Amino acid sequence: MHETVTISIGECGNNIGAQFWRDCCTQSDLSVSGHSLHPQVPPPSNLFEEQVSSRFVPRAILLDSDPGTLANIRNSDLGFLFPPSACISGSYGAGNSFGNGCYDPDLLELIQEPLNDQIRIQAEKCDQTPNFNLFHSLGEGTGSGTTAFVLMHLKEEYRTSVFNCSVLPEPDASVVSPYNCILGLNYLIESSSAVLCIDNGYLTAKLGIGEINQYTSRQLVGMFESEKWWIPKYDQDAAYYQRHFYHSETMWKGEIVTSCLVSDTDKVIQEIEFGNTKLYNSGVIQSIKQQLDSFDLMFKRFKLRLLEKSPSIIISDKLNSYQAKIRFL
Ligand SMILES: Nc1nc2c(ncn2[C@@H]2O[C@H](COP(=O)(O)OP(=O)(O)OP(=O)(O)O)[C@@H](O)[C@H]2O)c(=O)[nH]1
Ligand SMILES: [Mg+2]
Repeated sequence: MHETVTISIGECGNNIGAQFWRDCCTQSDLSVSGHSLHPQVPPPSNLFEEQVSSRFVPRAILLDSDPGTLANIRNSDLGFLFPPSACISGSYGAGNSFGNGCYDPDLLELIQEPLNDQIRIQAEKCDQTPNFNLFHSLGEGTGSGTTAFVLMHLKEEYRTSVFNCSVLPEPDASVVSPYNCILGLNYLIESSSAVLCIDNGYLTAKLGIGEINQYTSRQLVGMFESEKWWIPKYDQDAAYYQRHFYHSETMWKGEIVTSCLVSDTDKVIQEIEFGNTKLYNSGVIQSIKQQLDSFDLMFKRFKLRLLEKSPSIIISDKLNSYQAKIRFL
């Protein structure tokens, strides 16, 4: 199978990543420090790289703008699984802002070089240019902005397929989350080959955050383990037109749970099955629409206030074109 390098970004991305790698170890008969309990059956080489004496290391990079979440992972029982060089963090968070996560020069000075080096080192260990998985949320600064920064780098340097597992914000997340979410979604539309949407707004009414992470991880492990798993091939020219925004359905504690609500009238364009998990490519995911509506409202008010203060100001229509693109999903 094609090798895959997984980059977990921000607090949410790293919480999901930690659960994912824990489950991958259990599934592959590895201890949480990566030692094989049954050396005759090695773990899948698309996800793990073999090092000396039956020790396996995840093809993973852990990235955050503040050091807290990575420190928690490194101080947990998973601490030995990831080499220190694969854990990259800045010194403070992106403060709920897409702009900080994507462009803050102080943050980029700390993370850009080690991140690019790590991606290159991990890619060089693969037989062919790897695919990339990105796990992240879209409601705050790092998950939306730094993910956009990583996507731009991957697009420029590797031109390979990228899969995103993206957590959509709950309605009572921070007031600026619709901005972060809509700005982040634009980069996914431009550069990601396939996106699995996990809707916190819908799922938090049924499950606690820990359970949502277990549920999400179970689906991801099921997909990557499956012989059927593929990421749509990256095609720079077609990326904008061939959008794959999936929602999923799986058995969880005896009930079928879906990762997102979709509109009743929506048509399923594509359906893929992996064991207990089904992925649907179906377009109108309700919480994306809600985020867009909140974004519209905030943006309209912002424009009015700005024009009141400075009537001669010219507002770029770039954001309007962003809205139009997402409406088209
Ligand atoms: N499903 C799930 N959602 C989470 C988790 N942790 C945070 N979130 C959600 O993610 C959003 C907040 O994003 P975070 O990942 O905490 O923020 P960040 O990307 O680190 O960005 P900054 O803190 O601004 O640097 C909110 O919608 C939270 O509910 C988690 O472990 N699982
Ligand atoms: Mg954070």
